[in-house]
Amino acid sequence: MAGIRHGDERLRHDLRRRNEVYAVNTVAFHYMKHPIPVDRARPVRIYLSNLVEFDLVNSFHSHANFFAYYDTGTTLEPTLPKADTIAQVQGQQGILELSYTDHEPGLYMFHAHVSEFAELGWMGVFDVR
Ligand SMILES: [Cu+2]
Repeated sequence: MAGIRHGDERLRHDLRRRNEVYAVNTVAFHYMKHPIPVDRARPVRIYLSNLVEFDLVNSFHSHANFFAYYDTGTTLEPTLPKADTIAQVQGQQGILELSYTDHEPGLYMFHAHVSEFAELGWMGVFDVR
């Protein structure tokens, strides 16, 4: 019978694997090299899904700004009204809403709040104008 058996050497090997790169929507570090333009007069909404394999938890952190977080994206009221960091388990999703209306124009970083992930590509910047 085909399938994965408990104690299968291949399964144990797979569970020890690690991600070599991390990316937001695209290739590693893309939004560091190509900042995302943000019109500060308009609100920003991010639909965030953790699709990372081999790591149990991923996260999102924004510099110099707070956001409202709607865990799973299924409620009209935010589950966290004012956060600058959230964590998601594998396959978890949520919606972030933030505004740069009262911010100076400039570059504002966002990244995983796990240093290893950020160093391997999970970081970017908003170019607030
Ligand atoms: Cu940071």
